[in-house]
Amino acid sequence: MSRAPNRRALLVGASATAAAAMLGGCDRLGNAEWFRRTLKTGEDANMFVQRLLMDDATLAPEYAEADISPWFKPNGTEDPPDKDYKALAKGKFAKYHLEVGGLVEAPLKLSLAELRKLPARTQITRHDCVEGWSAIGKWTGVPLAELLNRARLKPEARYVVFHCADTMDQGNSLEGGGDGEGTDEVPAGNANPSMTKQSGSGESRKDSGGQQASEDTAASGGSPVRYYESIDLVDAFHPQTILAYEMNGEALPISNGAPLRLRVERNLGYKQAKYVMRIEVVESFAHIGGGKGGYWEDQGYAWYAGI
Ligand SMILES: Nc1nc2c(c(=O)[nH]1)N[C@H]1C(S)=C(S)[C@@H](COP(=O)(O)O)O[C@H]1N2
Ligand SMILES: [Mo]
Repeated sequence: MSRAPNRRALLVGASATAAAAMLGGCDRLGNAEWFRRTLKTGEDANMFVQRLLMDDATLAPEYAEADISPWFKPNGTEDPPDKDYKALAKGKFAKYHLEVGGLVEAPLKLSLAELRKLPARTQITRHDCVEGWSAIGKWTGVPLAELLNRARLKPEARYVVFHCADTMDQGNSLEGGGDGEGTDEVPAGNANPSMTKQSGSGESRKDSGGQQASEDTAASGGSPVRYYESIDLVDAFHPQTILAYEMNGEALPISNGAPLRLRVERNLGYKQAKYVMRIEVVESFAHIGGGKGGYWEDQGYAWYAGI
């Protein structure tokens, strides 16, 4: 929560206390009646968050067309092995639907064509991976705020979880090749302990799937561990937070997350969930996956990855 001091400085009056507590991840005020009233509808929550974001300084830098990297290096999963995903890809994602559910009044199910008809935003931004590489790309997609406003958040909503299509190899290292400098940042004993725990947990199967846990992976012993990520409402309603279906003016390639990937600018690469199948609004992510809010977080990476 390193941004909190800056944002606190933007705030005035009574909302400052509530906002500071919210940004600090403090649940104390969740029980205060006046604070709950402040967030009683999704619209209120949206306005509340927007007020925190009025300063342009909170936007990630945007670049010119000339700055776009000739090659946007794909990383992590580049071709999801999952049968369901492969079938969708084969049909050029005509049968794909994004689901938006959880703590919302009006769950959504939208095809790619429907997503493309919603208001769109295009931005040229820099992606920074913890491994130490960066790339500048142009992204076009639907602002997440647009979807959340349509779905209408319930008052308990605190986080937005992105469930992805790709099953992860439980032994892999961050960038898939094991050559990464970023591995320094993984606490000792990284992947295996938490992954073992996750495989044994009865809950993870239900929660970790993009759509439904695929039986083929389950048959090999554990439940499938799919990539997932989560962000708070400040990032969710940030104007540069979009679900992108285009990269550099073309349909998003499979290697970069087709048909839909998150761009949550001002955050490191691993927060930029690819192959997003389902969005779940939650009060807490403690019961999802390994409980730390994301696939890499479950293996020791920081949940808050602001840059
Ligand atoms: N579903 C999914 N999303 C993912 C990953 C992944 O393996 N699976 N890797 C993450 C990491 S570590 C990075 S750096 C970026 C890479 O995005 P790119 O392939 O477009 O470069 O995606 C992130 N989102
Ligand atoms: Mo990354």
